[in-house]
Amino acid sequence: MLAAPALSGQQFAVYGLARTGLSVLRFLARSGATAVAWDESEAAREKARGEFPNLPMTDFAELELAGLNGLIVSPGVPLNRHPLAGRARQAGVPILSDIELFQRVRPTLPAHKVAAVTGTNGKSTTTALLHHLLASAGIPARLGGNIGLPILDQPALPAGGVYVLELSSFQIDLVQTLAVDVAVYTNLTPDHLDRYDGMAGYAASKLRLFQLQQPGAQAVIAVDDEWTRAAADAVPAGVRVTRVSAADVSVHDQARWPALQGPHNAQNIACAATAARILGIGGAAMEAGLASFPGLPHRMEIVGTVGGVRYVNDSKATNPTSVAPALQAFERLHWILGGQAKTAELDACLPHLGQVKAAYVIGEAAPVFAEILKPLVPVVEAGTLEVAVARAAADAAPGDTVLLSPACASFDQFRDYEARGRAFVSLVEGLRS
Ligand code: UMA
Ligand code: ADP
Repeated sequence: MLAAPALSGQQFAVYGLARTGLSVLRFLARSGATAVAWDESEAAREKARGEFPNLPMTDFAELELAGLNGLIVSPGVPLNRHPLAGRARQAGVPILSDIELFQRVRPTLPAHKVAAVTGTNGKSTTTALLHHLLASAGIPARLGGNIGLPILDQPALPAGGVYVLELSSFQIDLVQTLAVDVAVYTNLTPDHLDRYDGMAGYAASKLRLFQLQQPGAQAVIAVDDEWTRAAADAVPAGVRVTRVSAADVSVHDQARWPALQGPHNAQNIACAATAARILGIGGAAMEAGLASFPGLPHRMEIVGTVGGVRYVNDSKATNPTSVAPALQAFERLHWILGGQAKTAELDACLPHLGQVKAAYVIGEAAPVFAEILKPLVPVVEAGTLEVAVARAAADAAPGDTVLLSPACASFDQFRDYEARGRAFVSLVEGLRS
C-alpha cells in the first residue's frame, strides 16, 4: 500500500469521510501522521468511527486550522463556495487532496508512469479500457480515482508499471503539482454547472490537468467538440499533443469489439488505444485487448430479458449528452428518466426520440422533463423508479426495451448512480418471480 514516511509526525485535518476521506485516513495512519476529521453526515462519521475508534472528530466550523500541515478535502465538497477554503488560506494551511498526496509520494515509488483520463462523458469506459489494454498486454497497471477506487488504497506497482487514473474536474481542482505522463481528454458538454462559473469555468478546470504537465509529457485529446479543440491548442509548449476523433475508428473494426459498440465508444476507443500505443502497446496485443474488454456495469448494461422484454441499466448516464447514445442503440423504447437534473433541458436527447414509445419520469426533474417531452412522446409521471419499472413492464410488448437512462444525478432518491442501477437490477429480478 502507498505510504509517505516523510509525513510522519505531521498533523492534518480531513474533511469528508466517504470513500476518499477514509482512504486518506488509512494512508496517513500508514505514514505515521495524525488527523482530526469531520463530515457533516452523522452516518459517515459513524462509519469512520467504526474503522478508526480513536480518531478525534470535531465540527470544522469551530476548528482552529492554524498550525496544521494541511486540510485534505474530498472531491464532493463544493470548495468554491465553502467557508473552509477561505479560512485555510487565511491560516496559511495548504488545501490538499488524495490525488495531490499521490503525486507527492511518486518520487519514492519504483519507476512508473501515470496516465489520467478526464472529460464529461466516457471517462470510466476510457480509463477501464486503457487499464485493460495495458494489463492484458502484461504491463503492470493499477486503476484508481473517480472510477470509485481511491488511489491511496491501491498497492504500489513494480518498476515499469502504469497508474491509470480517472479524474473528475473536482479532483483536478484539488491538485497543485500533479504531473501526468499521458493525459487524455474525451469530450466536454454541459455538466456540474452548479460548481462552475458557466462552461468556460468548467473547461478551465479540465484544462488545468494539461497545464500542470511537464515538458516531455503527452496529451491525447479527442477534438470532436469546440472545447476540446480549444484545449488541444492551449496545451503548454513541450507537451506533445495527439489529436484523435471518433471518426478515426471504422465501424468495420469496431464490430470485432463486443463491449465497445456505438458511436460514443468509437471516441473512447480512439482515446484509450492512442494512449495505450504511447505507453508501448501495439499490434496483436491491442486487438486482443479491445476484443476481450468486458465493459462496465451501469453503462448500457443488458440486465436480462423478462417476458420477451429487454431491460437495460444505463444509470451512469447522468446528463442528456450521455443518454443520447443509448436512445440510438435500442428500438421500441420505454425510457425511464429523471432524478436531480443538472440542466433543465434534454436538448441532446430530442433528436433521438424516434424509437421512444413512452417516457416514465421520476424524481425532482419529473415535472420539468414531463413538460419538455409531452408534446413529443407519451409521458407517464411515475415519481419513483419502482413505479416506473412496474408501469413500463406492464406497457411493454415482447421485443421492446425498458431503458433506465436518467439524464440526471441520483442524489434526490439514491446514494449514488450505482445504488440507483442496483435498485433497477433488483426491480427487474423481481419481475421474474
Ligand atoms: N461532505 C461534507 N460537507 C460538504 C460536502 C460533503 O461533510 O460540504 C461530506 C459528505 O457527507 C460525504 C463526503 O463529504 O460523506 C464527500 O464525499 P464524496 O462525495 O467526495 O464521496 P467519495 O465517496 O469520497 O467519492 C469521491 C467521488 N465523488 C464525487 O466526486 C462526488 C467519487 O466519484 C469517486 O469515485 C471517489 O471519490 C473515489 O475517487 C463519484 C462521482 O459521482 C463516482 N463523481 C462525479 C462524476 O463522475 O460525475 C464527479
Ligand atoms: P463517465 O465516467 O465520464 O461518466 P462512462 O464511461 O461511465 O463516463 O459513461 C457514462 C455514460 O455516458 C454511459 O451511459 C454512456 O452511454 C455514455 N458515454 C460513454 N462514453 C461516451 C462518450 N464518449 N460520449 C458521450 N457519451 C458517452
